[in-house]
Amino acid sequence: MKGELRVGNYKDAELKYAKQGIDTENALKKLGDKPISINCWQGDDVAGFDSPENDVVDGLRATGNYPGKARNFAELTADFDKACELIPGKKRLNLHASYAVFEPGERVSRDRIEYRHFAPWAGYAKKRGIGLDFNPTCFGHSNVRDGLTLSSPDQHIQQFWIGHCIQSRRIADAIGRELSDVVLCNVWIPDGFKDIPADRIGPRLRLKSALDRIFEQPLENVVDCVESKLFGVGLESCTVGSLEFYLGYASRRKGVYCLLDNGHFHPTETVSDKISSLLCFFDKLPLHITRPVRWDSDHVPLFDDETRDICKEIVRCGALDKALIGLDFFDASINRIAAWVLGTRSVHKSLLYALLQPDDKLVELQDAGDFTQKLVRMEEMKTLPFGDVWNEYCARNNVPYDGEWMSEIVKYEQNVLRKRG
Ligand code: RNT
Ligand code: ZN
Repeated sequence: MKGELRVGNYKDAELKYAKQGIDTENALKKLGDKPISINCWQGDDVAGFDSPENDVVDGLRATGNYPGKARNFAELTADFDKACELIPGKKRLNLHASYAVFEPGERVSRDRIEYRHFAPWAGYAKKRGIGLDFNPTCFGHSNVRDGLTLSSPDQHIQQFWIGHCIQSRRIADAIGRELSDVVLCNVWIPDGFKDIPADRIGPRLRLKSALDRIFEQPLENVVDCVESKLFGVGLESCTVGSLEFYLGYASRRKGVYCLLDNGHFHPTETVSDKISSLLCFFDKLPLHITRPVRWDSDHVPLFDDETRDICKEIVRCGALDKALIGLDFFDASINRIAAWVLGTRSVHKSLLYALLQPDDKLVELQDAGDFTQKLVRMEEMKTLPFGDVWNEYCARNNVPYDGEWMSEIVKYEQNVLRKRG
């Protein structure tokens, strides 16, 4: 009965959108083809498996103490499976190098890790038919010296992190080969200064030469990118890997792209405005979608204005294939699986919303200088029956509707999470 009602609603919504010149079937199809790379680190508060080294506190910390966090490969994959049952659409899983799966008793330094430590992940992804992405983990480690990694003046430290990034790229390449896929490999480093640095160019020149060594070897199954940042906790005065630095680097180095994380800018700047600028110069645009609350807080993404605006820009620019959408959030104060589901569903929802806009008509109005009608039309799109199209998407993907998935997680929390030590 419920189902029939929803089908009726969709037919009605389809007609209403068609009246605006929008093809809902086309939107549903495009959304179904677009993978979203889900961050593994929401599942365990960015802890990883290679502790105790990663107990070092260096700015990237989840806050909260919700019970039941995953402690190992078996728990993390079980939790991710649960989340995937409740998330529609194509998925990728975004890994960090700190999630190496070691044999019992084995410990391997981060500059020595190899593909075999990630073979279980590749096997897992293969079985489920999902892609993987990969990141070197240049934080949460005692070799982050005076806040620096690749830009450290200590050659031993710098070399350690160069070695780690080189190994990470090789692992990404091997994963790609194993899955017959291309793997995004993103370098983010925490390097920066809490207080006014006496030398800004020294660290930046050292970072530049470190990157040159890291990217020396072209790898077939890897798309490389570098993630900029404006500030961080403990890095209030200077971040070595700034936007200008990486834009300059990526524009001169073929095959290296700039990743934009929407928590990494001044609060009055928006990534939605930056997307089209980068697309004028790059054929790929990796993204980290997050929700910065007053700062780079990495809250769970919602169906909010900026998430929708980022998705609208991707669609309007015809960049669904060029934008490599990844998620980056870690909230330890709420059920971690619910966070995965809510965050990923919100981004899917925002993409669907973006695919249901009368973009051609709006461009026509803008180019004709009719800003009044453009604004009115944009605003009135908000009251179309979007929820019915979203429900249809969930139904076709065999996942619960909004309002019906949380009970699954409550059950899993009782039966599984609460039983963890
Ligand atoms: C940190 C960056 C980075 C990390 C993840 C864990 O500010 O956003 O992307 O959040 O790699
Ligand atoms: Zn990020």
